[in-house]
Amino acid sequence: MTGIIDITSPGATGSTGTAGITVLAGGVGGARFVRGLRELLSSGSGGATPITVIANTGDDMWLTGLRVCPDLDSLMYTLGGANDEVRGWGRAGETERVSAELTAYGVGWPWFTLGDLDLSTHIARTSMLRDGLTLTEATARIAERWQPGVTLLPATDDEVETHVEIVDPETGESRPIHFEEWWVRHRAQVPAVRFINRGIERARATDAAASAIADAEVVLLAPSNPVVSIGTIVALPGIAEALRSTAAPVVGVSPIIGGSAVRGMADACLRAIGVETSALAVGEHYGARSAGGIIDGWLVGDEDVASVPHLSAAGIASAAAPLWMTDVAATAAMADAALALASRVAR
Ligand code: FO1
Repeated sequence: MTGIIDITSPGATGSTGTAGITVLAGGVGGARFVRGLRELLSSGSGGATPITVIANTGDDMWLTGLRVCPDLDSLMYTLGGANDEVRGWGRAGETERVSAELTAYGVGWPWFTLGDLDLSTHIARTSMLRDGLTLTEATARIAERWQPGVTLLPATDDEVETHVEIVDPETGESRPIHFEEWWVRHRAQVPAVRFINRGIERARATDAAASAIADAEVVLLAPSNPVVSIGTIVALPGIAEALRSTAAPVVGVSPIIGGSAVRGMADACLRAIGVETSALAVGEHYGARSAGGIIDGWLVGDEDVASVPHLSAAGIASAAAPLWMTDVAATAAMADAALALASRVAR
């Protein structure tokens, strides 16, 4: 039984519940959260509530002639049961023979490992794109193989890559580098002056992504990086408007627990946009829908229970729950807490 009114039973919400739950998600953290939500809903009564995931595509890049989509692939592999659980990205049982050859030829990024099995995904995707499929269509084809148990949608079919403006330590000049170079090569240790969503002026969210928000029973923001995963999705024309106008409650899950970023280097990203690394600050950064922001509710870790009254003062309903995604069961419980908060704000 989910925390929210059981939307698997037709009529409970005055509708068939077919719209289901839409989740905005990045890669590693987002994939783990969605796996927990899928576990929760598949254990519910009646048919499983459909889950649609709107995935960040800002990390995407052309590399050695292939279109690489890190967050879509982390979601696909994790939900398809093929991901490397230790690294959190890429395929289990990976080898790197082709990558070594590419490095020998001096092509690609030697510090960005494309495993042999992973390369097959990029080759397959690129060949579909070359055949004229959109990224949405190519992702659906790839999902036929992996059966992720959710509908996986890129937030846009347009190429909007996140670039990071850094100050070159040697020359003192500022220049943009691809997010993945900043994230993987420099481990976000070189201060980011600002983030650039390159090409966004010519881009739009896909109709499928915007409709998945508009028609949802509940919209969740996964505990993904608020700047380069959730932020890059919301920056796409069409997404923020859909979030502000959907009849569904919009509830986010904090990626910051007890003042520290759970994964990756979210604090380096938040610093670059002048937001404090705290559950409260990120919730306020997203903002209450009643005040022009994008969330109705904000789930924080037990460690941040003191922020609950401040959030409600800002018009954001809030609750505290364990947010460490230590295993699927813990993550399912976290998803249940998010749905319970959604049912509170839905009334
Ligand atoms: N992360 C790393 O830390 N090192 C890598 O060499 C690396 C390679 C890589 C290749 C394909 C892919 O889809 C993801 C990869 N990642 C790697 C993870 C990637 O940086 C993250 O998945 C996200 O882009 C950031 O959340």
